[in-house]
Amino acid sequence: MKARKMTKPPATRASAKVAAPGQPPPELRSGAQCVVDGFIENGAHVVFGYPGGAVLDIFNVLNTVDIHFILPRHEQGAVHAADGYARASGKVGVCLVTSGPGATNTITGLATAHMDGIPLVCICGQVPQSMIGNDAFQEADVTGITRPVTKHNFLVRSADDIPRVMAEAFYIASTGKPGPVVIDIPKDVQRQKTAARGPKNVHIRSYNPNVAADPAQIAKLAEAINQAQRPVLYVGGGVISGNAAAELTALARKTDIPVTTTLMGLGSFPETDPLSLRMLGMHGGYAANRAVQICDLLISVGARFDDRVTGRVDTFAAKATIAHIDIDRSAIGKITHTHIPVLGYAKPVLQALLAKVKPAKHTAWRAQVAAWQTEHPSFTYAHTDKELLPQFVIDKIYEVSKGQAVIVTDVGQHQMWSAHFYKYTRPRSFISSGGLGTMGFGLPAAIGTQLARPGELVVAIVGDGGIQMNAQELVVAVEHNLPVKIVIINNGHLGMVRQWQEIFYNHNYASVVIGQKNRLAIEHLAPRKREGYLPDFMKLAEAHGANGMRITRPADVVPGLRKAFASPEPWVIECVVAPETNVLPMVPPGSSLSDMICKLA
Ligand SMILES: Cc1ncc(C[n+]2csc(CCOP(=O)(O)OP(=O)(O)O)c2C)c(N)n1
Repeated sequence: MKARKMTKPPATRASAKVAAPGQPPPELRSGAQCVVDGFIENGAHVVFGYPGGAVLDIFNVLNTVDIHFILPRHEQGAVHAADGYARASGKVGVCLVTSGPGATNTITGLATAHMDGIPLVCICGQVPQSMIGNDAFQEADVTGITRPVTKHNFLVRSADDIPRVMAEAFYIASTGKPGPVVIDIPKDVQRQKTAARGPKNVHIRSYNPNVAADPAQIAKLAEAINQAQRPVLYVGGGVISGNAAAELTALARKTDIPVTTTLMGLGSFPETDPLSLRMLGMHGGYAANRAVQICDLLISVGARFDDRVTGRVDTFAAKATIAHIDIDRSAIGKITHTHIPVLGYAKPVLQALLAKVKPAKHTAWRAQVAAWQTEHPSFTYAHTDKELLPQFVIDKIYEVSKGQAVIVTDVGQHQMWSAHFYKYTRPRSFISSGGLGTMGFGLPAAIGTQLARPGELVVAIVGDGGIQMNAQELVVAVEHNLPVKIVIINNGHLGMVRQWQEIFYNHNYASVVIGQKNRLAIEHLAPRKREGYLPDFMKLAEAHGANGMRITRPADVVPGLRKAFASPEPWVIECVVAPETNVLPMVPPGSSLSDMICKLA
């Protein structure tokens, strides 16, 4: 949604009720009560939040109802946890924070959710209306600050509007391309009494997400699929948020079309299927990137042609007719010319396509793809008994969890290795910050994920840098006895940045050494560069009440993982790995997908 709106002044409120003649006056509720009732009416039974003066009225009511309230230790943690909950459950994630610094601490989390199209509702307390604009204590212009990082936001000026705004916020967050919605509620509005009730159905004149795809466009795409010799399906997170993985899989199998996914699309198509090309893009597989460059029909489903996927855009899929199925009108044709645009939700569009396409066998094309896979299998590493490699750790996480874990990552090299060396076979089994690439996401998102999927094995794979960005959230896992397993890939560096400095900045490791373990490796550097001091992660685990295990040898990985995975308690598993391993293949930023680096000299 582009248009923003403040809620209307009291005189024009449609939802306020007055007593009919002879009827008892309607029950009055406080604005705060309406917020909490709104959570329940809109199906939110888990709320992540942090209290403060401007939101105390809502907390006062929250404490009296049957809502599972989680107190992360930082508002950024609250939003990432709500985001992880939403990604893992398919429901709207909810958070509740105070005004000023409470609200500004949510910005990174909101931007993270906005980039990846994750449905969130974030309620912020605000100073009383009479003090707005006075530089009052803990005042911040929340609607102004959050406007660029939300799908929509509201500043509510009357309690009469709260039931409607709550219903609209959940509706906006979860329909169309999902996204975060902020509701800013001044303290006096939380205290006002109202007889208003929420609408049974939400209708917003300026927002209609109920798009039925044009049958002519579907027919055109079906015909293109029937004619194509070298087709590729390029699939993004929209297939997961649109619950369309089954339809996508059926379409690929019926038409014998190889499937490549983005990072956000992992799990939308089983990576164990022979048709899977695995991930494409900057750290995509060789066969996936080659196939996209050579294909004659590229069918994008719920993906947005992100620069990490396309590389140099004018060379991306340059031989192909490009079809783009998306519910987000603004994404279609934004980055590349689209020959067959199809505006609609992935699920019904794929269902309609399935009915129209003919079964096919692309024998020659599949053989070509197989040859690329043989030439450069995706993905490999050279195991050694002497040194613990990060890829080996993730490989073994896959093996020990039998491919059934929900993997949550932070951002960096370990994130890419988690994409490469774990095979995802079901939607919502890979949870990661794709678009914004937010370090600090992994641990709180894993907490939200574990709450959404209580009986399942949730493994957070994080870097030794990123874990330090929200390490305080460990105590939340302990407090709620969430059995999340936190695997820290300790390479003593801000690894992904170190990799860029190695390849593109002539090994000038500026401010990326974070572990004293790696001092020996940098003896050649000037003494002032011998920086880096990691906390003792075992003591960190202990201080927060979690179990800890440090693994330094390959032989200890499988027994260690087995022990931790079998435990009903949270574990921190620190894996001290080779300090300078690179993520390959790699397409240098701004280069064509055809210019992949598969091996470093
Ligand atoms: C909040 C934030 N700050 C900075 C970055 C830039 N960045 C991307 S990856 C990375 C290094 C991450 O290091 P670490 O957590 O140790 O993971 P590794 O790459 O070593 O696996 C950095 C600094 C980021 N993505 N997010």
